[in-house]
Amino acid sequence: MIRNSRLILALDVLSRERALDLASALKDRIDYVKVGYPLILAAGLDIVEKISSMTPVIADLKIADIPNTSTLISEQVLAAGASGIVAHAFVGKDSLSACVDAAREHGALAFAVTEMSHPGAVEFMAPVAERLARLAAECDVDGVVAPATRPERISLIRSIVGDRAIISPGVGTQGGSPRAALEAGADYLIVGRSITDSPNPAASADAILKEIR
Ligand code: BMP
Repeated sequence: MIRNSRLILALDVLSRERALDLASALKDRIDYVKVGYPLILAAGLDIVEKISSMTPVIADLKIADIPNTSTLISEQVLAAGASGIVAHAFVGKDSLSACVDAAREHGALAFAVTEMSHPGAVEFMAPVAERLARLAAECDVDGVVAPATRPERISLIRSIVGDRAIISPGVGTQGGSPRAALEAGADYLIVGRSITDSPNPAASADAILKEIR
C-alpha cells in the first residue's frame, strides 16, 4: 500500500457510481480525495461520507462568503465527514478565520487558496497572491493551494507560508509538471483528469507516482 504518495485525487466526475469506483480503485495510491461542487451537486453531500470510509476527503468548496455563511457551509461538509476544507483567502481575515475555526472544531484541516492555476488567475489573483499567502498564515491555516502551472509562484508562496502544507493543482491536463511542482516546494499534487479521464486510471496514477519518486 502506497501512503504518503503526495497525491490528492481530484474527483470531478458526475456519476456517484463512477466516483466510488475510482475512489476504491485508487485509494491505495493516494493520500486524499478532493471533491468539489461537480460531484457534491451531482451525487449529494453524503458522497463525502461514502468516500471518507475509503480515504480522507478534502471538500473543496472554495468557500468565499461572509463569516456566518462560511461557518455554515464549513459545518455542513465537516459534519458529512470531510477531513479538510478549502476556502478563499481573498474574502479577508474574518471569513477565512471562520473556516479555520470550524475545521479545528472538527479536528479537520483548513486550506486557503492563494493563487489559482488557470491562465486567468494572473489577472487579479497573482498580483495579490503574496498578501493572500500572508493572510492565510496569519489565520493559521494548515495549508495553501498554489499553482503547479507556475512553479516559481510555488517557491515564492513557500517563502511566505513556511512549514504549512502546499497543495498544488495544475499538473498534467493543465500543463504543469509533477516533478517541477514538487521541486518548487509543493507537498502534494492535486491531480484530476490525467487520472480520472484515463482509460486506465490506476496505471496513470502509477505513472505519476513513478515520475515523482
Ligand atoms: P485537473 O487535474 O483535472 O486539472 O483538476 C485539478 C483540480 O484542482 C480541479 O478539481 C480544480 O477545480 C482544482 N483546482 C485547480 O485546478 N486550480 C486551482 O487553482 C485550484 C483548484 O482547486
